[in-house]
Amino acid sequence: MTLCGNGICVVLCWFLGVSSGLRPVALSLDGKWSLSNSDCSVSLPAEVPGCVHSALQQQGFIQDPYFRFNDVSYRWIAYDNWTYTTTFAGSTQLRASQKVLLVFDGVDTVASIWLNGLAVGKTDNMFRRYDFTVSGLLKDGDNVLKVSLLSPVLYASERRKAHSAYRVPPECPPDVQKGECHVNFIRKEQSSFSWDWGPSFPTMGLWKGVRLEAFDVLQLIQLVFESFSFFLQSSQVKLWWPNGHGDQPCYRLTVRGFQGGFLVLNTESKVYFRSVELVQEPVVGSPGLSFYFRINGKPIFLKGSNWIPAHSFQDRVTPAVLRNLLQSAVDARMNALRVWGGGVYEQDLFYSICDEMGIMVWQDFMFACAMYPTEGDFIQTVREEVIQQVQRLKSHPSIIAWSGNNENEAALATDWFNIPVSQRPAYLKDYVTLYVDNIRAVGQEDQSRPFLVSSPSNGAESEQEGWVASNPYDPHYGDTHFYSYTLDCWDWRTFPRTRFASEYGFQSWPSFSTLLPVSIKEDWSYNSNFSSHRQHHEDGNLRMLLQAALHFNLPNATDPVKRFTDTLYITQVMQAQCVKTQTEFYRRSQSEIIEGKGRTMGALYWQLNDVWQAPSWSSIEFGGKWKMLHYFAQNFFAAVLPVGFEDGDTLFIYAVSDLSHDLKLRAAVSVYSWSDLDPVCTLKSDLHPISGGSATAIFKQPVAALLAGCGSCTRLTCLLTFHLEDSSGQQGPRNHHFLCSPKDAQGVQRPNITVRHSQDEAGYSVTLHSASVAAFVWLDVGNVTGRFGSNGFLMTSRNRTVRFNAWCNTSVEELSRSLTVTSLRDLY
Ligand code: BMA
Repeated sequence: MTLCGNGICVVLCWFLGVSSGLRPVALSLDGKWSLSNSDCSVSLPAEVPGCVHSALQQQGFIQDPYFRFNDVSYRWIAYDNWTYTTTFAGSTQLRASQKVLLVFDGVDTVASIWLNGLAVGKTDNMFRRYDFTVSGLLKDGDNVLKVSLLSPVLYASERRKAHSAYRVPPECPPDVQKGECHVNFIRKEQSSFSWDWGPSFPTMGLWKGVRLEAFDVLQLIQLVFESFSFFLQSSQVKLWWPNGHGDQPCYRLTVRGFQGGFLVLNTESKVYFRSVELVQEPVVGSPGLSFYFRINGKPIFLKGSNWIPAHSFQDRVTPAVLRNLLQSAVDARMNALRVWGGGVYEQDLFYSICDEMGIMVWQDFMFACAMYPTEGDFIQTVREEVIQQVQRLKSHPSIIAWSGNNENEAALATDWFNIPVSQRPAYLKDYVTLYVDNIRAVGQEDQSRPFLVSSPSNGAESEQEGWVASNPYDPHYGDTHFYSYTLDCWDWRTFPRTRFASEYGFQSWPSFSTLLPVSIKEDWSYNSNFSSHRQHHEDGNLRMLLQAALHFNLPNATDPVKRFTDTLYITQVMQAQCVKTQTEFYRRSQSEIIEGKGRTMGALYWQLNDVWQAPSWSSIEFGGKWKMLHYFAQNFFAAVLPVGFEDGDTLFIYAVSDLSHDLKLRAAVSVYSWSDLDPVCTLKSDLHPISGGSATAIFKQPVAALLAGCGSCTRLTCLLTFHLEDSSGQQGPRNHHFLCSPKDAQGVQRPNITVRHSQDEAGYSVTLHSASVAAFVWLDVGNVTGRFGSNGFLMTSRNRTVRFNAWCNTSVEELSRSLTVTSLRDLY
């Protein structure tokens, strides 16, 4: 159905497909099944939906798979074949129906299905729903349904062997990931064979619902609504807006169908209205093309992060887990998430929550960091996967773009896998066959949103270059991914001034309380076997310390546990400060072209969430606890933000505004001595007009001149804070700028922070009292779940009150028992 109006044409993607005249009789087969391995040496009850690992744990056959080194200890599970069996009664009504379908909403992954001893079908793709006709196979009394699952690891390896013509790299993940090989040969969550942030748990199971649907064919009514078109003026509907740009009003669409005077159909669905365009057009003063999203005609800067699977075992991703993570995204003022292509197409609820919260979703298809085979059966199952996923998801306004894969264009273009030049054409052909001729071709059934073939890509320019650009990271086109761990992340010059930053990031460790349930005392050191085991990125632990050491003193406590927890803390400080610097660089680059580059219109850092308790790029730990980075994101994604940086020893302050209306703002800069809580001096710029959706320089002064006019300050003894204000007061958060690395700062005192706890109708709060300027003040209440109003902050006042929003029942006593306060000066 297409809705068009003045300036806006809204395609309402609404498919009811085929519905029976009388509602189908549905018999859910979810619940308790039995499960056994290939030689029946292990048999146990198992929940459906669920997976083998979860069943084994629930029945006490294995410990928590996330505990210590269990990912490796439990490798055997995925090398075995497993059979799920259930028995159900074939009711008269079921058997009397003319058509009976056995419906699997999700089988993980390679299975043969047997009903009463007769083969009814096979599956080979975790991302498809499968329907098998079983009319005539049902018996009176007990019916036995068996699903026999092949080891995904052995299956992938067999498929690899069968593909003898040429290799389809990578063969195996790097050793540091302790993973399994050939995941690209099986249509399953690619990160389930391990990733650089995640364990190898190649799951097996019935991960979504199973049911029988029975109906009478003669009464079938084909309801194809593309025979109906409703035209509405856009002025007649309220539009869906991304978070921070307006509301997300929804309409309820009720459809009732009558046949012979009887109500035969009654459905209700939510309908939203919005338009999306991806603008790729010439940019004045710059070679290349723009790359930005226009929602309802308004250019929007995408602020957010990248989403990975929230658990290795999808049956544990509960509605509460999803809500908590997505609410955390919104609370950090994000308006967009990219569902990354190495995980899963998320469950319906994920997208419904994104619709409600105004989170725009860049949806990858599930292909990542690899070449893929293009045999007929592989292509066929992928086509079906794409058809089904597009149909399932296209009515969600939150999804603003499809994207064919993660980094596979870049992998080919920049030769990650050492493919000989003579063989390149074959791989290029396969690439175009899979992503262009099939996924894109099928995906274009949905014309209502842009389709990108890869991320990163040069967008329209990649297409011009035959779908694989010579440099898919070209900052003049499309989106980029950028990682550098060795360069100094405080130096914004190291970042590409890209059109759209869809991935960038730095690792950190999660907090001690998150590691506690999966570790024991001997693990609690940075050099323990456990610490290196959980690190899946080559030299990751060392790289974090080297990056941190550029600006901070590393912990030197003699108590080993304190040294460990201090080290976890410093990695979070490093990560937060690095991603802040990079994100602020992207946000302030939105209105400028410098040396032909700029007009950045998106900053999606890598990565929002974690799959287990381990070091990673995430800003939220497994379990939902916010890292320091996530608290920083609350500020660096604020609608109105002051950004400070130096260029050639001159301090610049930009005012960045995502608002729709214009403002008049001035910058107020305060200079503090590290040794004193009272500002040495405060400077203010003139008021400057700030257009809505822009970044404007409003303060510029050489640092030397600024300090010369401010008492006896030097770069080593002083630091800056700054904010924006208008006649009504401060607008947006306060920000800070260090004039030297904190490790070189002079006059830094121990803040000896003391705490007072209180509780009122609104909840809990802590009031901190500090004896001196304190940097990166971190409040941690261990495993009491919840979050602080702010955290990781620079304290330049004697007192500061911070609220704690508890996610479960707690008390002042528990909070005061659990609270620790750490600041930078406490580490050495
Ligand atoms: C990008 C992602 C992921 C990876 C991350 C960190 O390449 O697409 O594959 O986890 O970098 O290395």
